[in-house]
Amino acid sequence: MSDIGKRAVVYGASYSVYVRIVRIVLAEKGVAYDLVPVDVFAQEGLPADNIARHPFGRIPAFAHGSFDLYETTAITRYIDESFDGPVLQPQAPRERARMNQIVAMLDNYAYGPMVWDVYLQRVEPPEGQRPDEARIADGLEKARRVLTALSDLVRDRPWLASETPSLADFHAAPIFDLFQRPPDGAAMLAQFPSLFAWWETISARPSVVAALT
Ligand SMILES: N[C@@H](CCC(=O)N[C@@H](CS)C(=O)NCC(=O)O)C(=O)O
Repeated sequence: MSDIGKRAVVYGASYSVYVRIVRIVLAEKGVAYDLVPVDVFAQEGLPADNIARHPFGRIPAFAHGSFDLYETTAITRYIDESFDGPVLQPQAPRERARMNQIVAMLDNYAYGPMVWDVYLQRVEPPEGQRPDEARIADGLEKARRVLTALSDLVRDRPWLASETPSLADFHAAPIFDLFQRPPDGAAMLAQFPSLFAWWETISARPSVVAALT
């Protein structure tokens, strides 16, 4: 492939959960990259070139030489499969299916309630507004379903999908980081000992510390 050796580029903002996932995976693989800032919530809207890179107006977008890509799970799998470094997807079909299941759960059932309903409402409510307590309560209820399901899948394993860290762990870390910041999120996470232990381990990992600060 002619793009071998080309530097990877991430387009997005360092505050974004999904940009953070990609940055963690790049760091875990030891891949050098450039972060080109794109503020998806800018008053003036997204720059036209970002719409070209991501027709749905989200971040991150990614480029590796002539190859452009959007959607975080596609990006992280591409990074894992295209660059040297530790393998971040289990080879065994059942473990790989579990990893994919957990990533899909996080996207479909965790990100909205844990980040938008609990974290953002509690910690950064819209300017001039008080936290929407009904929305937070609903988010917490949905988060409990996620944590219960995840805890049932993980049991006593140190990592979410397999015996070694996988893309599922790095997908979850930025979501859990925001969820556990307000006291209501932290208190709920503490009720799930295996997930709490996992969070203590992953939140100290250098790739995660670097992306979350
Ligand atoms: N399905 C997308 C989701 C990306 C996403 O939602 N990114 C957020 C930032 S964390 C975003 O761009 N939000 C802007 C918006 O909702 O308008 C992916 O997996 O990359």
